[in-house]
This record gives sequence, C-alpha cells and structure tokens, in this order.
Amino acid sequence: EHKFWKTQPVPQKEGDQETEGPIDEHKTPADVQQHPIALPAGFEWSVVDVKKDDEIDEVHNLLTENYVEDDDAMFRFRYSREFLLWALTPPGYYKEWHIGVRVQKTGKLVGFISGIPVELRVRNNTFMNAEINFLCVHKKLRSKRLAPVLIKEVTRRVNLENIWQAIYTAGVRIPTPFSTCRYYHRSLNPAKLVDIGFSPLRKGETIARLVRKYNPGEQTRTPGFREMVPVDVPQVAALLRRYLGRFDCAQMFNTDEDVEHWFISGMGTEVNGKRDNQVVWAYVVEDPTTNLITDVVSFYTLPSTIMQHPKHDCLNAAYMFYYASDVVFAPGASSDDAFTHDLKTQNLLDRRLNALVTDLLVMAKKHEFDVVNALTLLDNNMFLDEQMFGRGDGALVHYLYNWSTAPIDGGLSTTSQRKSSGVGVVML
Ligand code: MYA
Ligand code: JJ1
Repeated sequence: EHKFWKTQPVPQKEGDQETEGPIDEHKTPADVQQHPIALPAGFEWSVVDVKKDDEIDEVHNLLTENYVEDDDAMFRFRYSREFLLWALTPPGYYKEWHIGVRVQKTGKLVGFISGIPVELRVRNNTFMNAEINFLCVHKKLRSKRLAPVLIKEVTRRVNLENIWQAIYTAGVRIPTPFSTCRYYHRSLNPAKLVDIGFSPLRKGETIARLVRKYNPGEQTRTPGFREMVPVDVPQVAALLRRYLGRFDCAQMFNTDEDVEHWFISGMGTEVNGKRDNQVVWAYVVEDPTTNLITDVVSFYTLPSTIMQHPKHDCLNAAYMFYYASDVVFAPGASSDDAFTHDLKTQNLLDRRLNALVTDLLVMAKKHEFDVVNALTLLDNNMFLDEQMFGRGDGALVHYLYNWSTAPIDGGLSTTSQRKSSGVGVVML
C-alpha cells in the first residue's frame, strides 16, 4: 500500500500509538549517511539561500504555480516572498534545511522541502523537532517518487544536527495522524466570496443581508486592546507559555527571541506611516489599571490564487495564529470546589476569547481581508460558532515523525461543545 511510508519510523496504523516515545532505535549523527541521498539522473540538490531575493523568488514562483490546492482546484496557496523568509528563518534556523531540487541542465527549481527547528512538548515529554513544511514537486514531475527522496534528504540533514523527531501537517491522510482538525471560515467580504465560488449563496439569502450579517463594525471594544509592540515581548512570552501549558501538544516558545520573531519581526517595517511587508498582525490587551498584558491575539496573511476567474485573481485570507489569555488563571472564590472553579474559569475564558476574536475581526476587516480562517485547534471551538465561522471542506492532519503518542483531540468531537482541543501548535 504505502511503499514509502511503510519503511519509515511512524506509527503504521491507529492503535500503534499507545506507548509514548521514539519509534527508531537510538542513533547519533555519526550513524547517519554523510553524503546526500541519490536523485534520479538529470537532477541536483541545491541549498536555497532564502535571504537572496532571486532565490526566494524562485521558491515563491515554484509554490505559486505548484503548491497546495483545495479539493476542487479552485484556489491555490500563494505564500508571499516576505512570508517565506519569515517562516524559514526563526532563531536557530539551519540554512541547509532549505532544500531545493534543480534540473541539472537548466538550473530550473522543480522541487523544494524545508525544515525549521522547534521545541515541542507532547504530554510530559519535551524534545527538539524539525517542523517540515513547503514540500512541493513541480506538476510536470508528479508521481515519479521524488517526494520520498526529498523527505529522506531533509531527514538526513535534520539527523546530522542530532535531531530525531519532526512535526508536519498535510491535507491528506498518510500513516498515521496523531490529530485531525477542520478548517472554518468567517466571511468579511461576502459579496466577493460568493462571486468567486468560495461561499455558497443559500436560497432565500441575499448579498445585502450577508453584508450586514458579517459586518464586524469599525471599532474594537475591549478596553486596552492595541497593537503589540517590541516592549511587550517578555510579558507576551510568559503569557503564551502559561496558556500553551494547558494543551497536550504545544510549541514551547522558550526564549523571548522566539516570540520576537513570530510576533514582531513579521509585522514588517514602517515606512512613511505605512507598514511594508507585514505578514503577521499581533494585538495585546493592556489592563488599563495595572498596565499588565492580559491577552494576546494574532493572525497571519496567506492569500490564495483564484484559478479561473475573470474579475478576481486573489483571495485575501487571514489565518488565526496564536493567542493567549490570563483569565484562565483567575483564582476562584475560596469556597469553590475544583470542579466549580474549572467551570467558572471555562466560562470566563469563553467570554474573553469571544471578545478578543470580535476585535480581531474588526482589525482584519480594516486591513481588507476577505475572510478569516481558523482550525478547530487551541480553544477555537469556544468562539467559532458564536463568531459566525462556517465549516470548510478542508481538513488539516497532524503528524509526528519517530514519535509515538496516543491520539490528541483536534477539536472535531467538540465543535458544538465549547471545549478545548489538545493541539497547541499552529503551523504556517
Ligand atoms: S504538506 C504540503 C504538501 N505539498 C503539496 O500538497 C503541494 C502539491 N503537491 C505536490 O507538490 C506533490 O503532490 C507532493 C508529492 C510533493 C506532495 N506528505 O513523489 P511522489 C507520499 C507526506 O510520487 P507526488 C507539507 O509540506 C505518498 O503517500 N507524504 O508523489 C508537509 C507516497 O508515499 P506512499 C506525502 O505527488 C510535508 C509518496 O509521497 C505527501 O509527485 C511533510 C509519493 O511520492 C505529503 N503531503 O509528490 C513531509 N503527499 O507510497 C514528511 C504524498 O508511502 C516529513 N506523499 O504512500 C517527514 C519528517 C521528515 C523529517 C524527519 C526529521 C527527524
Ligand atoms: O478553503 C477551503 N475551502 C473553502 C473553499 C471551497 C471551494 C470548493 N472546494 C470552503 N469554503 C466554504 C466557506 C463557507 C463560508 C460561509 C459559511 C459556510 C462555509 O470550504 C479549504 C479549507 O476548508 N482549503 C483547502 O482545502 C486548502 C488545503 C487545506 C490543506 C492544507 C494543507 C497544508 C499543508 C502545509 O503544511
């Protein structure tokens, strides 16, 4: 069946995941093949220097024409150059993990895979991972078993750094997920979404009514809600670490530099009062009385090409990224038993997340996004229905390489119940 995946250290079927830990025998970098995996004749490996404009251009162009599409091939992800640079250069990144495949004769880039280092906690274990993303093979070279070669080569380069685990997501199912999430979509520009076939126009529904229904208003309403700035980094980092501690699987954000990269550097640089190259939008709530940061919420931009449309060629989508709130840790009345305390916390959190997302929608509209997308991970099920997100036709499946763990709740069973998922890692 799975000629490649059956040879890899991944759980081979559901139910193979009961014991927590590595699947492969222990190895050291000295045990790893020291030369690159062989490519078919006519192709060569090429480290892509993402800091060079012409090279990030090549990756951008490859992905723009050949990366992920929806099931009906109407939309294709269109990651910007600035986004790719941000996504591929977090603190401690390895440039050798930005791996291209070129046609030897012409130098044309026809394949790509990337990894970045990320520390994860999975239940009680914390370990370094490669986060693998942007696997792409040119459409004309599909089904020639190039993908396994790319995967083996990135594995080798990760192992050379003494890292033996990886996390990755895909829209497809292969052996064997630890968690599955669904995509949800909140319209901001329903007229365009209907026009391009992204949203259906249900019978009896009118565009005018949809425009009114989905108008988030002009003003944010949470007192102290403002854009995040560099001095917020230490408080936001501490807040995120506490919040993500509640999930079965979460990114660690060990250093303030990690938070600086993922929340501040992605906000681009201000030129004449206008932000250039912004890829992430981050907001905090500063308590007006204590001046402490109590909440953070963020989203990133990921447009899609609209493949066959006379009028529109780009869907401007914002994706919910990390958020956190301190209300979880509000102490209950001393007379409360643990159960009552948890229930009160849950309710407080629910109200607070809805308030934050209401404000996020105002900001996303202000920045002219057509839609806000979110998965069922984190605590998203607490606000998806109330904030009028509708279920999409896509899923995002989460995988670990060389790590076995019991399944983690991706929020599928709990959409109508306002419960937390187990997933506290958001991939780009
Ligand atoms: S997910 C996004 C993937 N990209 C796209 O979907 C873009 C559009 N599609 C393409 O470019 C191609 O169709 C790709 C496959 C390149 C996806 N993840 O070469 P083939 C298996 C893992 O003949 P092609 C992302 O970026 C497939 O089951 N495996 O096929 C995360 C079959 O194996 P088996 C996949 O269509 C990537 C084999 O490949 C995927 O020409 C994480 C067929 O190869 C997929 N998305 O090319 C990668 N799609 O026979 C794993 C197909 O066994 C990382 N396949 O079923 C693992 C950790 C590595 C680091 C470890 C460090 C310790
Ligand atoms: O965007 C997605 N689906 C949209 C468009 C569907 C077009 C027809 N296939 C969708 N729209 C309905 C929205 C509607 C809004 C009002 C309320 C009701 C709902 O469902 C989907 C996600 O749902 N996107 C994809 O399929 C893209 C691929 C997703 C897998 C990504 C894998 C990434 C791997 C990288 O690591």
